[in-house]
Amino acid sequence: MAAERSAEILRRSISLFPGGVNSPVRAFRGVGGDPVVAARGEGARIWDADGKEYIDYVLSWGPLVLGHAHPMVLDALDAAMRNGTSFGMPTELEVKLGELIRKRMPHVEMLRFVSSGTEATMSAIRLARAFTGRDAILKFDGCYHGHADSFLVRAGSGVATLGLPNSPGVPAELAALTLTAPFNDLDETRRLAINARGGLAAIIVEPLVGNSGFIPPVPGFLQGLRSIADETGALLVFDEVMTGFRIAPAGAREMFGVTADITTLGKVIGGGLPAAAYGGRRDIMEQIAPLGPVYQAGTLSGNPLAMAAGYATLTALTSELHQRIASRTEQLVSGLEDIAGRARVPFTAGSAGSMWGFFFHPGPVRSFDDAKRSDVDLFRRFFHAALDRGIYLAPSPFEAGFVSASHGDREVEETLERLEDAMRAACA
Ligand code: KE4
Repeated sequence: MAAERSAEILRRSISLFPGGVNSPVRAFRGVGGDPVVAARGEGARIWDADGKEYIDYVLSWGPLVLGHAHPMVLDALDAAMRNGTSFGMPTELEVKLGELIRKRMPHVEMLRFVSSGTEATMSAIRLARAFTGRDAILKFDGCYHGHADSFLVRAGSGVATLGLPNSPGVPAELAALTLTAPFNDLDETRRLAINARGGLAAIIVEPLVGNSGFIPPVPGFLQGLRSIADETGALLVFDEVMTGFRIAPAGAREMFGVTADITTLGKVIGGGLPAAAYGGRRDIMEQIAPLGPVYQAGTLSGNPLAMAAGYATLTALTSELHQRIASRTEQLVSGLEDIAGRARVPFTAGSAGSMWGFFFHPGPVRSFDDAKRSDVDLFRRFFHAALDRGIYLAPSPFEAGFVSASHGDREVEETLERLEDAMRAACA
């Protein structure tokens, strides 16, 4: 039950917004109870509207790789906003962030900024359909690529959390153009790709899944997708909205050695402000208006404040800092495995860079179907026991967790102490 001030805010929000939230997964439907109402964040910690403190492992669902209200980001924002907040015109700020992204990810030869991951993936698919002249796309069960119509087919994240296998409002004819295969299943992917009527425009994948819970690709899976795309003439789209600048300093290509034709980015590149991007091979991106005929536009695309926050974030995120956060994430996951071992519960956990996750499942978890066989009731009990003890985990078994540069040894030690007690309570 939310404390007084939080409860009063939630009462007002329930009459204003569907489910009282502006994004479904925030509503705690996957774990029950009332959502935490955020009032302030600083570093690794957040405080709710009643002043209760939490160590935060959601970090706004990934963007805050430096932590909340990081001084470098605040200083960049302060400087930028004094020159104005939006122009709808070219600015040097967008050029600086674009150049930095291309320097870190040279396979992103040309890009376009947008304001959300959904816009990035929606535009990437439109571009792939135009470039190939084909309509069908292939995604993977449990992967979430935002809420554009073509992706709301067997999607993950909030769609899975709410148990909505698909979404009403998506025309059947359009949904029929989205084929789905189990993640990590190359045989089924190949069968669908070869038999797709009219051929496949694109295979879109979270190269490491964060929206069915944390599910890494098995060795050879991404290389296999690259081969299937080349064999069938489909474009390979890596949706790195979550994994970009998270699992490795330059994302999936650096971690897995596979190059996508189009990459989508978001979250971290806005540093907590609305910014995302799609980009890749120059010959493909040159099809985008006004250079080419494929239309895509946005009033606040390349917004100077978002560009400033993203540039400050990526500039601070050196390989050394990335490695430090990755080591701390490994320390957290290893500690959690020990806790689950002592509690004798089935448990599978993993991390990649500063992204991590776990299932109450003996493992291995290689697909969304595997993830759905985890003990979600125990997850719910553990989530609330952790929350009661001031640890804020993602409120769904089908999400990933994150660690920031602000999570020091003290935060990890505190977290593991509290989670040991939470595990005992959840298993009692
Ligand atoms: P947005 O439109 O929410 O900015 O990005 C959509 C998106 C695209 N691709 C991937 C891989 C994503 O993870 C997301 C968004 N992630 C969810 C959390 N898993 C955002 C949180 C929410 O929906 O409120």
